[in-house]
Amino acid sequence: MQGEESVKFAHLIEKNPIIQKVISNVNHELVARRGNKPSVCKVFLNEFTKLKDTDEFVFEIHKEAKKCLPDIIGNKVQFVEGAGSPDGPFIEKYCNKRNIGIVFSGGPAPGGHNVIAGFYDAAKKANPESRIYGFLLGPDGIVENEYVELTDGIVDAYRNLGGFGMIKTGRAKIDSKEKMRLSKETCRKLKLDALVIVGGDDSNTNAAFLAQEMYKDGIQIIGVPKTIDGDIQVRDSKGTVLCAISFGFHTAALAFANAISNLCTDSNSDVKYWHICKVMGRVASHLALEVALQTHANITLIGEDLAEYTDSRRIEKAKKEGTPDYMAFGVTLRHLSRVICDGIVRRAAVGKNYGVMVIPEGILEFINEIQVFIIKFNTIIAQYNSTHDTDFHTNFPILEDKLEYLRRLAKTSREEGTFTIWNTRDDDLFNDIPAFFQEGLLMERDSHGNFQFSQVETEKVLMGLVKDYLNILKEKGQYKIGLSKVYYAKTLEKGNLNPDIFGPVLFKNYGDEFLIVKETITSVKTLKQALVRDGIIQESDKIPTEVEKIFKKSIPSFKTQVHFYGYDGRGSDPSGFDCVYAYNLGLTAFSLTANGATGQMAAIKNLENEFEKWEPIGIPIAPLMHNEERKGKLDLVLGKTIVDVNSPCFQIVKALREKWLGAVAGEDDYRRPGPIRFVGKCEDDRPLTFVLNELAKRSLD
Ligand code: FBP
Repeated sequence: MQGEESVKFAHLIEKNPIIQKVISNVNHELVARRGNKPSVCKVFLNEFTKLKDTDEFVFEIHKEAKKCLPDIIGNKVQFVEGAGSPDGPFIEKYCNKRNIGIVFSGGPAPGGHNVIAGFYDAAKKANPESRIYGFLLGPDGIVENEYVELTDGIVDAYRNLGGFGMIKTGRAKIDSKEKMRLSKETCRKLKLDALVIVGGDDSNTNAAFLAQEMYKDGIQIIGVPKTIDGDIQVRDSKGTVLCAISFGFHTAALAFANAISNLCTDSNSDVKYWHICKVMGRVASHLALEVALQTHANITLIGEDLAEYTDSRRIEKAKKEGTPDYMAFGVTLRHLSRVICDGIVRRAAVGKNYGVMVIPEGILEFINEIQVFIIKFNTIIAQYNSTHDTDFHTNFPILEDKLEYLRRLAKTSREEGTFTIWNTRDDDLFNDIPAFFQEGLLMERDSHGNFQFSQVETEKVLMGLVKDYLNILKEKGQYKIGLSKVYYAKTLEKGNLNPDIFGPVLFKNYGDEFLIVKETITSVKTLKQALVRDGIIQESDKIPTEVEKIFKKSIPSFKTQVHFYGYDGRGSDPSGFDCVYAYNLGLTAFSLTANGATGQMAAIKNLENEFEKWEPIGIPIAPLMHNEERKGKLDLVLGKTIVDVNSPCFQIVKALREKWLGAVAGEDDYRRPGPIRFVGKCEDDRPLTFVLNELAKRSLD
C-alpha cells in the first residue's frame, strides 16, 4: 500500500523533468561511454583485410596436441593485413552473408561488450545481412540453443560498458559427446558459419577442441583471450611476446588499485588498522603485482616469489649432514606468517602500527604443504569417482563425512602397510587445520577441474597465524610501538620530569629518532622493577603518570580490517585501454572469420608499445597446449602464465619492497592511481607491469 507521502512524491517525479533527469539511470557518464568510439588499429582503416601466415614464430608442440588436434595443429601465426584492392572472388567471400554465434565463457572481464561491438560492426560492415547470434548464459546457451539475435539497439546499449550483461556468461564446459552433439545440432539449426568464444585459458582450450570437432563440418571456431587474471600471455618458444595480456586485466587491476589506494590514505590518517586486501587471480599473482606498482602498498605477497624461496640455513645444515632437506625449498604457511610479522614489527618500531597488505587470491597454490594437500585431494576424489562411478561430493556432503572417509584411508594405509596417497601423517597434519579451511580445501572443483580459490578465506588462515605469532612477539617484548623522541620529551617535561634520566632506563635505543621500550619491560610491574633497579624511584613510590603513559603508548594492539577485491573489479566499466583493446580484438576476430581461419585466437601483438604499433594477429591455439593435472588426471589444456620472477617488472617491485614497506621515519611512499578513465592519457593508461618490462628491455638492450 502506497502511503499519502509516497503518492505525493510519485506525482512530483512525474511532473518534474529536472528531478526525472537527476534520478534517471541514463546519466552523463553512461551517455559519454556509449557514445565513445574506440580508436582502431591502422590496418582496420582498410575496407578489407586479409591474413598472412608467418613462420617467424615457432612453438614446441606437445605430442598429445598433435594426436588430439590433427586438423588445427599445423596452424601458423597470422598477421592481419590490409587487402588493398582485392579481386571479385575475394570480396565475394569476404562479404559473404554469414551466420555467426558469439559466446562469453567464464568470469566477466571489463571490455567484453566491446569485443562483441567490434565484431558486430565489422561483420555488418562487410554484409549488413549477416546475422550475429549471442548465446545466452555461456556455453550452456550453445548446448541448449538459447540465444538472442544481436541488433544495433542491443549492441549500442552496451558499448564501452562493463560486465557481460548483454548475453550473460557461464562456466559450463562442452566436454562430453552429448554436449558436443547438441552443440553441433545448434550450429546446424542456426546454419552457423562460425562461432566466437570469448574466454580464458580453459575456454580457449574448449575452443580448440570444438574447432577440431567441427572442422569437417566447415564451422570455424575463433577464440578471444579474456580474463581479469592476466594469465593468458602468449610467447613463442624463443620468448617473443605475441599476446602480452588478456582484456579485462587492466581495468580490474585499476579498480582494485583505486580502492586499495583509498585504504592507504585511510590507514595513514586513522593510524590504527592494518588493511588486509585479498585480490583476485585464481592462481597467478599478476593482479597483485600490478596493484603493488599502482599503489605502493606496504606489503604485497607474490605467490610465484614464495615458491622460489630457499632456506639457505637449512640447505647449508643439510649439506653438512649429507642428507637432503626438502622442506628447505618453498615457503610454509608458518614461515610466511613470520615474514609478514617481521614487516609489521619493523613498521611499528617507527611508530607505524598500521599499513596495507595485499594478498593474491591464489597464494595457497604456492605454499608447500597446501599445494601437496590440493594435489592429494584431486587424486583421491578422482580415484573415488572412477572406482565408485559416483560423485564424492554427493556421497560425502558435509565436512565430517569427508574427514571420516580420509580417516578410513589413513587407517587402511596403516593396517595394510602399503604406501597409499593418504597416510596417518597426512591425516594428523590436516587435522591441525581449522575446520573452515579444511572445508575450503575439500570443496568441489569447478567444471574445468580448477581449485576455487575465491571461495577459500585465505586471508583468515594467514592472518590467524600472524596474530598468534605477533602475540608471542609481544609477550617477548619484541613487538612494540616506537615513540618519537620529541613526543617523549614533551610528555615528560609536562610532568616536570627529566627525559634524560628516564630515557636510558626505559628505552633500548635512547638517542634515536624513534624510541623503543626495552624488551624486558612488558608490563607495569616490569616497568616499576626497572625504575627501582636503576634507582630512579623507590619501591614505595608510584610510577610517575607521564612515564606510565609513555609505556602504555608503546604497547601495540594489532587491529585488522579484511577486504576482498574481485567481483567489484570484474564488474567495473572498462578503462580506455580495455575499451580500445577489446574493440580491436572484436575486429580481429571478424578478420579471422572472414578469411576462413579456425582454431585461432584473436590477439594484438605489440600491446606493450604505443597504440600506433599494435598489430592484430591470429595465434594458433593447438600448439600452445600441453598436459596438466586436472581433477586427478592429465588433461590437454592451454597453459596458464604465472608471474615470471625474473621479469624486470617483478625485479623492480622487489627492489622497491623495502621502500614501500616504509619501516623508517617519515611519510609512506603511497601512489594514487585515481579512478578508471575511459578516455585521456596518463602514465597508467596501459598496465604498468608490461610498460616496465618494455622500458627495461629497451634500456637494457
Ligand atoms: P576467468 O578465468 O573465467 O576469467 O575468471 C577469473 C576469476 O575472476 C578468478 O579471478 C576467480 O578466482 C574466479 O574467476 C572466481 O570464480 P567465480 O566467478 O566462479 O566465483
